[in-house]
Amino acid sequence: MVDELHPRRGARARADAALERLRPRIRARARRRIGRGATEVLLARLDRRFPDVHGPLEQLYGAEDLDGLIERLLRMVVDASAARPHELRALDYRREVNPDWHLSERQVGYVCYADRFAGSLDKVADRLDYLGELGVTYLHLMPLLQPRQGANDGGYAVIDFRSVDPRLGDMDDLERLAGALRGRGISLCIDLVLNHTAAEHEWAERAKAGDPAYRDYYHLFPDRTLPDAFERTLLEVFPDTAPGSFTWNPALDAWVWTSFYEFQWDLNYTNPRVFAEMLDVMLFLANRGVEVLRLDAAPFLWKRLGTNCQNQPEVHLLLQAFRGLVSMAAPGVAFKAEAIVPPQELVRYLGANERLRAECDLAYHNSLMVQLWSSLASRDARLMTVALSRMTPTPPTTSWVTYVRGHDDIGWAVTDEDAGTVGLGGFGHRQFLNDFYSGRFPGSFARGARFQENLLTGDARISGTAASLAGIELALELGDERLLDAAVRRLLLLYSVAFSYGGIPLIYMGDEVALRNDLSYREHPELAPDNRWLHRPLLDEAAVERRQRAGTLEHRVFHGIARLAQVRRTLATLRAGGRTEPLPADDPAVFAYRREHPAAGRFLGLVNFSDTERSVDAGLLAGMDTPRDALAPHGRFSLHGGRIWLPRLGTCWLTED
Ligand code: OTU
Repeated sequence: MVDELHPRRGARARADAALERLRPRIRARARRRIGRGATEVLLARLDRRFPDVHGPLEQLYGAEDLDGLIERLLRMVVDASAARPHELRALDYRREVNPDWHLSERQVGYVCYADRFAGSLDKVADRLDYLGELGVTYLHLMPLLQPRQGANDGGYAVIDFRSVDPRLGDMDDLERLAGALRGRGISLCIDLVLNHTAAEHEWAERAKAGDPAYRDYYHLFPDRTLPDAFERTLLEVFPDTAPGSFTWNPALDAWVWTSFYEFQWDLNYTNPRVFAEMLDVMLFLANRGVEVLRLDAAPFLWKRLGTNCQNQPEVHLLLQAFRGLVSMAAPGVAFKAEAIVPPQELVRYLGANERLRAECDLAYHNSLMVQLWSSLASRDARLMTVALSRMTPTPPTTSWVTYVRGHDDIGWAVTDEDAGTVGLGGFGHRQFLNDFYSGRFPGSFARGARFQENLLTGDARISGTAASLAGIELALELGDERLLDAAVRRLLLLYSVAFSYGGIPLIYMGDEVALRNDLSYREHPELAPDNRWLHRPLLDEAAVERRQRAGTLEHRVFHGIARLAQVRRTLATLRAGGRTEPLPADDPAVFAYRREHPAAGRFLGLVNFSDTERSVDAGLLAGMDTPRDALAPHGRFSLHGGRIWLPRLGTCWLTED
């Protein structure tokens, strides 16, 4: 019975009752499969997590036989627990003792395609020293599960979640690599594309063969009535190359929901069997040694007529239920939300909902990335300061991943409201950024390309490597040393913020040796239509070698980034979990942000986006005891006339001595 006066208490009471019914059966199953001690541990986790699993599942699937469903899911948890290798159980214990591991100031991430970085999975292990030079503790390997043949959206169209792309290796290689990484203190993160499967996945094949159980795995429509109704409020992800969100499939004799490319079929999470299948995949990957699951396209998991079908409340319930169940069998595994959505929606993926409930541990700080590039183009940090000040604080047990570039395009998520606050028009500013980074704006230093230009709305996004967008490509073309110096400073400036804003900083492969845009994708018919390949180059061996030769571009950039990692690990104030507060600076070109840590003291970050020397009022140092610049030799920084002076495109990390 739902308690009308106290719905929450009612939910809790129902969860308690369900646990009482299910617990003895789970206990018996566990005792048959794992020892007495491990059973006790599992039961402790069950007791702790059960309400956070029962609540969401009741709201999602309450009309079904809820006890039956939960028991099926818990059996999967027990079995995964039994199959969990010894080494991973040890990891679980360490993580349970130190649940804040992902908040540490020692964390540094690296993101790459296994083949483009090293050739194959087993060869990645040969590059661990290289990663060591950068202080890497977290390695995100781009999609590596078996994709469909032909076009596959860079691996985001998976036909088998339990096997590895044969071009990269096999599951044993993945397991071995995860172990080798763990041995070096590096956590492996991989993509889990849980929103869709390839049109050739076994589930899709069975649906095409007419099996009604599998037709129910997808969103199918006999005619255009509902698709048309949905499309009235849907946003197109790839308007240029994959217009519309539904695809007619003759074998299905139906329209199938395809948010992304036509060969990526959205899964139907109103069907609890889909939830169970995906949980099983998560547990499988966890037991292979994956420590972080990047939950691709998480906002799209639930559809609702009359909305843009992103960030629906049910998406959070799904993630919370997954979170709770995976934590029972594999508490060492963290979830990272890939949700490139407005800030107020984004923090919900970290559990900041009306009711705080564990959800994802990590999420991409897209706004920070966008604002960095915006300030760099306009040489003005006011919009950045306003936009980032408005972010809702994140729960203290979670962390951002902070980044400069990734494998996707940059979408200008600048709101009209934020732009208006600093006297800009949102649309106009986004147009400016597109013009600037595609090199059309007079005087632009950037060499990027427009992605998915929508001629109807005038919207576009930007592709290009960080080095090319920051001006390195142009400076090299012109052979201009001064321009090159400025461009390198820009790249390092962006990274300095990513390394100090409070979160795991990610180095996107190639940025550390300033790789420029790669045009070779145009020769591959499958890649040619998608210019995001511009910024997914092969790691250039010659450039990697040059990092060791002083005076080269690569040496400067590589050691600049490595130094950020080195200094970062000494600064407890940079540990995530605290709050980062942007401060208004009295020079618009300067971005100032403060972090406070109850035990480690204060941190003040300053970056000067302009090409000339700038200064800010030294009042920003208020409350700081003998400040020093942690990035500068001997901690020295320029303080005179009551102002802190920053060189052109310069950075300061001021900390207390
Ligand atoms: C993700 O991106 C991946 O990062 C892309 O590389 C894939 O193409 C895509 O999913 C499909 O698997 O819209 O423009 O809020 O922004 O999921 C890229 C999340 C995307 C979306 C994100 C998506």
